[in-house]
Amino acid sequence: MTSRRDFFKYAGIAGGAVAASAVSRVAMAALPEPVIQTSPNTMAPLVPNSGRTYNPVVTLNGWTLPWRMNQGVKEFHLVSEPVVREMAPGFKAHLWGYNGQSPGPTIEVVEGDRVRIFVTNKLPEHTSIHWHGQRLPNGMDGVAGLNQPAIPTGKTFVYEFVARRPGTFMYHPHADEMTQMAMGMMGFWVTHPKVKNPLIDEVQRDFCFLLNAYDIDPGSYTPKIMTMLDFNLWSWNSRIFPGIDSLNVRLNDKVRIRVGNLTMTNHPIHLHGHEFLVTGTDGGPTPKSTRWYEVTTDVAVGQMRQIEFLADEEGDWAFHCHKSHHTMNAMGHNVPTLIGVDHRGVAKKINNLIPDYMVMGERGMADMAEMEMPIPDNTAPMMTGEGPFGSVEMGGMFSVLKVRRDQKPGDYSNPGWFKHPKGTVAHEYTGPLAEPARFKSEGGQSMPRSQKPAIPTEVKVRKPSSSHDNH
Ligand SMILES: [Cu+2]
Repeated sequence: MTSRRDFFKYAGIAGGAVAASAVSRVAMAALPEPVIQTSPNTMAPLVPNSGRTYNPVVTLNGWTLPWRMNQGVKEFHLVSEPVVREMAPGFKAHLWGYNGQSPGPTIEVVEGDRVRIFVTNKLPEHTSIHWHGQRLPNGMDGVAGLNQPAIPTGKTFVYEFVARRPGTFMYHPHADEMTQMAMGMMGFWVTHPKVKNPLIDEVQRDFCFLLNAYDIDPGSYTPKIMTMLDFNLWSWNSRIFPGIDSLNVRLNDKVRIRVGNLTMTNHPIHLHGHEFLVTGTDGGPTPKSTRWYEVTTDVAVGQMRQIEFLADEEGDWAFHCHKSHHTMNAMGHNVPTLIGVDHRGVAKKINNLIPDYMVMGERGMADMAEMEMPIPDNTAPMMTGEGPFGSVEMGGMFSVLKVRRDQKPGDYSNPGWFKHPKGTVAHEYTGPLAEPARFKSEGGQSMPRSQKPAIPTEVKVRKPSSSHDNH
């Protein structure tokens, strides 16, 4: 919680304690005290203590903003401000966000609620908030210049509307968006159904997070805002693996995960061990006739996808973006593939000049995960995360769904690594190895080629190439 002094600061009232006597009780009560959160840990779900009840969501490495009821209106106070976000242990980024964090807190309301949101701008430039996906009066839509004047530095604006349809939404600035979203300004919004909705099932666990991306040079703290495609940090709620918390559930829980994409590219989100249904989009719950089982769903830019499944397989299941570059942290992309290139002679020669010189990549990039390479301060390792069997060799958009028989209902704490029943883990084969038998037809004898190439050609895939800049 913020202090009283901060409240006056945020409320734009100068002087803190001095001003307290000068400010009337009415003025003090005019807007709710902003709640500031600086921990990057996943906070326990915020069980509503006023208004209609619902099963609250859990924001991965985030939290839900408390509100106050004021004559039947749910009042929230968002503060747009520079923040320091720990993106992974040992790696901090200087971002912009809301109420001490990037992304901002999740806002949870119930269909039909009248909502009033105070937005105080503590950024060095003007801002606004667009309530992505909501039905609302045009003047509340938050596009600076089009629907409202931008909120100047130091000023507080008020948005007010009724949360008309249940679903999953996002919020973000619609003023100097390129800068402000590249700096981490965004948040999640969930509107729970007022009454039982035939298209919205009850679930035991309801998780949400935003996909976001940053371009922060190794050793620096502030994102480069002009980057359009070649981001080097692919994050969930401004966290990168192994800094992203696991999704901990009880065996046979029905689980919902809501994912919003505010990056500049699409993300095929993939779950291991279970099939899921896409039960909702930005437009609300999907008709049942449109649902089919999948293990990967693509979330395009500006979209939201809500997936649901029965967690009926015990274990530690990977859950990640399937673009392999998005499960890597800060890396230079201009590194040619060196697999199969023998560096020994070269390295020896260079070592005579530079004793610490080492080569990377000649056996693939896995060595990088274990190699103790000197890196600048405040740099996320490219891929890391120690699992029960060694390095996971992942970074970025990667987490783990932990399904446990003995996880208590409503307990979101991390149960540790899965203890596999005896004989259920892939292991080394130690018997005799036969010579591989080749198909007789191999080489095209069954359908002989009429024209053979004059010179046999061998093709090697070279990736990542130094020429691409699009993932
Ligand atoms: Cu991705």
